[in-house]
Amino acid sequence: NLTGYVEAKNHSVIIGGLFPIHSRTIPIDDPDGEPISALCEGFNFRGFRWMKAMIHTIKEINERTDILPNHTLGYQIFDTCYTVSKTIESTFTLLTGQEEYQPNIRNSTGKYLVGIIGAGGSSLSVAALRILSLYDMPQVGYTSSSSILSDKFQFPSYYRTIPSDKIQSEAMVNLIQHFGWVWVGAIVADDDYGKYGVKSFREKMESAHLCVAFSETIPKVYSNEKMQNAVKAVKTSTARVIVLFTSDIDLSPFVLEMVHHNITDRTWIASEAWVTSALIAKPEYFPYFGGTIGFAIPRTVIPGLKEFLYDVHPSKDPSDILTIEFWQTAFNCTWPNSSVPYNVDHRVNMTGKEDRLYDMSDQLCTGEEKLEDLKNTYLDVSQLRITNNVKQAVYAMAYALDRLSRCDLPEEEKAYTPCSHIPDYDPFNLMAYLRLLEFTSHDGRKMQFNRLGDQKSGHYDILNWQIDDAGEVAFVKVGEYKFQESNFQIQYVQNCVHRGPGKGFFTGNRIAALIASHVLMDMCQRKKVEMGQRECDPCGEDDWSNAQKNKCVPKEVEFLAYEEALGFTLVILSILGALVVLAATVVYVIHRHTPLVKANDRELSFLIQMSLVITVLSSLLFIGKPSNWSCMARQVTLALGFCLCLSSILGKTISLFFAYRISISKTRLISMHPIIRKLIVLVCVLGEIVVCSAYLVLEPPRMFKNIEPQNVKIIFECNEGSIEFLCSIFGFDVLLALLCFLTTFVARQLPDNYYEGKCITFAMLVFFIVWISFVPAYLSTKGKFKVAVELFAILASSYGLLGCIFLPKCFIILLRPKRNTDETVGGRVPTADR
Ligand code: TCR
Repeated sequence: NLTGYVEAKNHSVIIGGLFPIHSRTIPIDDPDGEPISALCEGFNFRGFRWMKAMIHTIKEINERTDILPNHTLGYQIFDTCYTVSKTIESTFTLLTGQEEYQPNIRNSTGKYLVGIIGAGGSSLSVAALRILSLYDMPQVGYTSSSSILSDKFQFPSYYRTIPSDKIQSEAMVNLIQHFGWVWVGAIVADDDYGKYGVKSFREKMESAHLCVAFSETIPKVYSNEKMQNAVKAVKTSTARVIVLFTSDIDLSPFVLEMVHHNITDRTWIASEAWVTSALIAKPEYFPYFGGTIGFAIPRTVIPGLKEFLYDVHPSKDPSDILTIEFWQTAFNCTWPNSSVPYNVDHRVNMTGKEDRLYDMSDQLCTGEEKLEDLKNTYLDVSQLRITNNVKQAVYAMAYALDRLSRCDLPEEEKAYTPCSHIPDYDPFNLMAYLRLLEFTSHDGRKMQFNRLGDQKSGHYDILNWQIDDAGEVAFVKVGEYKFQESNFQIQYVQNCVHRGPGKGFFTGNRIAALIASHVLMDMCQRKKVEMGQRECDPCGEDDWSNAQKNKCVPKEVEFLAYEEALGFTLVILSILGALVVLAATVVYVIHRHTPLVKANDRELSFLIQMSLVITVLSSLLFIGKPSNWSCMARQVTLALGFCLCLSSILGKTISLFFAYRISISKTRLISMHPIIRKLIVLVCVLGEIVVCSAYLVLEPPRMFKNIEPQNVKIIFECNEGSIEFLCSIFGFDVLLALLCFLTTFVARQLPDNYYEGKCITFAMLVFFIVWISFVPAYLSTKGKFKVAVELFAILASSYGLLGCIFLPKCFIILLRPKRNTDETVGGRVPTADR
C-alpha cells in the first residue's frame, strides 16, 4: 500500500525519495489484527510540492548534456505519511526492491525466525520494533521498561517481562510521600528510558501535589557543558532528595562529577537500572551515594546457572573471540596468538576525552587461570534480577510456540487466528498465543501479559544501600512494592535497617532531608504561585494555598470596610467634621446680621461651609467595598467639593486683593461688584463640572479586582480610568488654591484686624502641606491603606480649612461679642461688600 512515483525503466540509475505527502496514518481499529500497511490521510500540499520539485530537478538534469551525459536518472519516491513506520517500510522497499514487502523469515541461517528477545535499553528496542512491528514479528523484552513501549499502536508486537516504568514512577512517588518529602529533583538519562521515566514521574508527583525542583539530563555522549548543567542543578538546588532515572552506564560519569564536587548530603532515589549496579555501588562512592533507596526487580536463584557460567574457557573454541576477550580482561593477560586487542576500554574520563587502551598486556595468559579466584560481576549469581527476566522472556516465547504447535487457543480466538504449523506460519499468528499466555516460572512467579504486553502483576524490592561488616556496599531489602494491574500495595520491612550512624535511611540523610523538606515546602508553594507552575499546579486566581500548603483556599478579600477600626474611625471623623461645619453654619445664620458675618460676603461663606460638608462627607464614598458607581462618584464629588470651596475662597481673596490695591493706590479704582465674585465661583464650578462629565463619559473609573498572584489577598480597588482626566480635575483645584494663596499673601499687609485674609493664607498653607505630604505617602502604600491615606488627606485638609477660616470667627461671635463691631471688623472693607 505504499504510494509514490516510479520512473525507472530506460534509466541507468535511480534516486530514492521519501516525502511527507500525507500528514499521518489512519490508526488501525484493531491493533491485534493482521499486519497491514497503514493507510494515510491528511494530504500535505507542501510535501507534494517538495516531491514535485525533486522530479522536476531530475528531469532537468536528464535533459542537460553537461551533467551525466551518458546516463539518465530515474526515481522511486514514496510517501512517508510523516510517520516512522511508513518511512521504514518505504526505506525497506527502496532497499530490497520488493514491491510486496515480505520479511525474509528464513534468514541467513536458513531457518524460520520465530521472534526476537531483547534489545536491552528502551531506545534500542524502539529502534528494533520500528522494523519488527511492520511484520508483526514478536519481540519479548527483558529490560526495556519505558512506558512508551506500552503504546500498542506504535509497537503492536512488543511483550516484556519487566514492569513498565509507569509503575516504577508511581512507586517512587509513594516512597517520597512515605518519607514526607515534597521537594525533589530529578536527573535522567537522555534516552527513552529517562525521558518517559521522568515524564510519568512528574505526572505522578503533580497529582500527589508534590514538587519537582528541577529535572536535568545526563548526556549520552559526553559533553562537559551538558554535564555541568546537571551538576549545577544538583549543587544549586535546595532539593536534598534527587531521583536518578538512568542506566548505570550513563550514570557513571555523573557519579564521578558528584565525587569531584564532593556532594555528600543528598539522598538519592535509584531507578531499577542502577540500584544494584556494581559500577556505582562501590565502597569508594559510598560517602556520596550511601543511603540510596531504590527499586529492584526481585532477586532469584537460577538453578544450574552458576555451573554453566563457570564453564567458559578460551581454549574451547579458538574462533570465539568474545571468550578470549573475556579471559584477557578478567585475568589481565594476553591470549597467545590471538588477534583480540587487550582490554578495549572506552572509558570516558573527567575531561570528556576517551582514553582507549589498546596496549597489549605483557603477561601472556596460560589458560591455567582459575575462575574461582575471580571476583567478577559475570560470576556473581547473588543478584540475579534482569537475568531472570531474560530467562522468562525465552520461556514466554517457547511456551507460546508450544501452544501454537498444538493450536491451543480458546474457540473464540480461533476465528481470527488459524491453526498453523511450525515452521511455516505467519509470524503474526504467534502474537495471539503470547497475548493469552500464562505460565509459572521456575521460582513460582506467575507470568502473564496484559493487553499492553506488560506484566500483569509482580513486585519490586525496595533496597537501601548500607555498608556491611566487610566494608562492601550491601543492598538491604527494606520493603516491597506489589502491583497488580492498576492496584498497588507498599510494604516496608520493620526494624531491619539500623546500621551505623548516617548510613541507613532511617537516620542521617533521611532526617536532614526531612528537615530540608519542611523548610522547602514553603518555597515550593511560593514558587508554585509565583511562576504559575512549571512544577506544581498553581491555585486559581481567586485562591491561595492554605496554612498546610496542601490545598487551595479562596483568597481573603481586602478593602477598607466600615466595620473595621480604621474604617469606622474615619467614618466618625468625617461625620464629626460635617457636624462641626453645620454648627458653624448655624452660628453664622443666627448671627447673620452681625458685622463679622456680613463682612466679606456672607453668601460665599455659606458656600464654603456647604462645600466643606460635601468634601468631608465624600470621604464616606471611599469606605466600603468599591463598586463601579462608588469609584465614579468618589473622585468627582471630591474634586467638585474642593472646586466649590476653593473658588468661593478665591472670590473672597480676590476682593481682598482689590481692596489692598485700592488701599495702596489710595484711589478708588474699580470696586468689585459682589456679583463678580459669584460669577467667578459659577464659572469655576461649571468648568469643573464639564471636565468631570467628560471624565465620567469618556474614561470613567471602574471597580477593579486586583488578583495579582503575589498578593495574599484579593484587593478591591478603583482603577482610575484616565490619569490625564484625574490630574486635570485635581490640578484645577490646586491651581485655585494657589491663586487663593497668592492673592491673600499679597494682601496680607492690609492693615486691619479683619483677619479673614490672614486666616485664608494660613488655611491655604495647611492645605498645601497636607496635599504635598499626601503624595509620597499615597505612592508608598498599598491596598486598603492607600485609600486610608487619601481619606486622611481629605479630612485633614477639610478640617484645616474649617479650623483656620471659621473657628476663629465663631470664637469671636460666640465668646467675644464685643469685638464683633463695625470698627473692629474692618471699616476699611470695601463698602460694596455690605
Ligand atoms: N530499563 C532500561 C535499561 C535497564 C538496564 C537495567 C540496563 C533497565 N534495567 C539494568 C542495565 C541494567 C530498565 C531501559 O532503557 O528501558
